[in-house]
Amino acid sequence: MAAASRNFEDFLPLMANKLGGDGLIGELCNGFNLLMDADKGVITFESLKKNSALLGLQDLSDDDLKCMLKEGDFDCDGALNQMEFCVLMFRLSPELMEASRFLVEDALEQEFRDSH
Ligand SMILES: [Ca+2]
Repeated sequence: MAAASRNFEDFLPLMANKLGGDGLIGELCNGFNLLMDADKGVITFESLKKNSALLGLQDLSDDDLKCMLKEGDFDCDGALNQMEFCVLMFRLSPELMEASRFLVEDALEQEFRDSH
């Protein structure tokens, strides 16, 4: 189990790379849209398994995928909604966190300038 969760975390920088850069939040949402079950509007184990290759995660095992779902599933409904997915990505990826900090600061600065 410990080995499985380390494997999973090893993939996060890769995922952050895929999602990173400009428009990070938008890209995160795109990532969510890629992985979600279109009918249910949430990421389920099945949709994650089916679509994980789109984010370069095809080598993750079933256990890794389950671990990812469990890790981010705050309301314990067995699926990730958009908020849960974004929080999970931020929480588990220091690089992503670092990148997003600048984006948030930029956005706040912009906001400040616009309102003055
Ligand atoms: Ca959930």
